[in-house]
Amino acid sequence: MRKHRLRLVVAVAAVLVAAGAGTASPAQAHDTQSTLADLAERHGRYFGSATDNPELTDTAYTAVLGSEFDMITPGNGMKWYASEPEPGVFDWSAGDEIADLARRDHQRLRAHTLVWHNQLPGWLTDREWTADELRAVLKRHILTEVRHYRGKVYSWDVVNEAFNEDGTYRETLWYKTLGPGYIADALRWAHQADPHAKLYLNDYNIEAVGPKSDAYYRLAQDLRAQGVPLHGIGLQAHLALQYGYPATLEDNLRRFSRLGLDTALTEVDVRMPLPADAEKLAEQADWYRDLTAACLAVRRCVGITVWDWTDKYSWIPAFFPGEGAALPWDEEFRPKPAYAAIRQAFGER
Ligand code: 9MR
Repeated sequence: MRKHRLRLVVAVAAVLVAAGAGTASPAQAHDTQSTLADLAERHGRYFGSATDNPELTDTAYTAVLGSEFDMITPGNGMKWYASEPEPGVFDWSAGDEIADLARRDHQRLRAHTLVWHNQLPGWLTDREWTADELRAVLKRHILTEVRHYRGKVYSWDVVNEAFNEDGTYRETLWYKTLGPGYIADALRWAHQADPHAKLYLNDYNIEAVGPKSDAYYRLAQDLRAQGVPLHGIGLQAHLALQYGYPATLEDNLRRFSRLGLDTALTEVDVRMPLPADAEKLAEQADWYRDLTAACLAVRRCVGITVWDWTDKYSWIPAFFPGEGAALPWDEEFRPKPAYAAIRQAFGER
């Protein structure tokens, strides 16, 4: 679309200026091309990126973020520790900054996340709760946060990472205190607060068919049968070359579609043992091509989000020492083979 192309030209110019480049740079190769968002749109999909508040002062970064993608996700800004740091005291500053950016750049917002076991404020984790107390706390949190962003959000990751690898429920504060019913409750409260937002369950290691994705499949079936407002399953897709490609991804997406649910690849990255080399980057490119093609092959796979777009701001090196290079652009914002491979999957030569 013209809108995206224009913004990309601006973005490329900004990258060049920031890099102090007077001559050709790898980013320049794309100034006449359509963006990933344009290409995805042609297939009725979106192409998104996560972003995080500290990076937003980097103008060369925000230029690409604002042009190449039509969906953004706050990597941290809407999590509980940020949005309700004290009981009943809400702080929207981080989340609003990203919602405002999305509006400025004509992007939609995948909001993330309401109920998780990580990044909870101390006041929630440092004491015991009765079921009644915790239920009230959870309800207030969901109603207040979802109402605050009502009308600005395409989808919410309502519950994040609820299952263990073997398909049993993860023993979180929520599960231990409230039992498995907390998931249906959370979905109902979120729906009450914003009836237009698509409501997702989201997890990692559920790309392939297996015990963990089976657990989601059964839960989704149950929730749909009970009329609980669940609209989609988010497959995070934090992949790693050393663990192999999830070959049943497409079949897995398709079985959720058949339940009447949307699916999305919500946090894609493909990490590798460092240092990166041409061979690993080529394999990574194949994986990005294949996962994009898998989403395009399944009608209700609505889009793909990378967990930030440049290796400069990837979460991987801090969490997996010795691994990295997981995203389609390198630390200097140069597109990697993965970037071309995604374009190819969308049908660009
Ligand atoms: O990208 C997030 C990173 O900045 C945080 O430090 C980390 C804390 O756990 O969470 C990261 O995002 C996670 C996401 O919210 C849920 N799926 C896994 C992501 C990577 O850890």
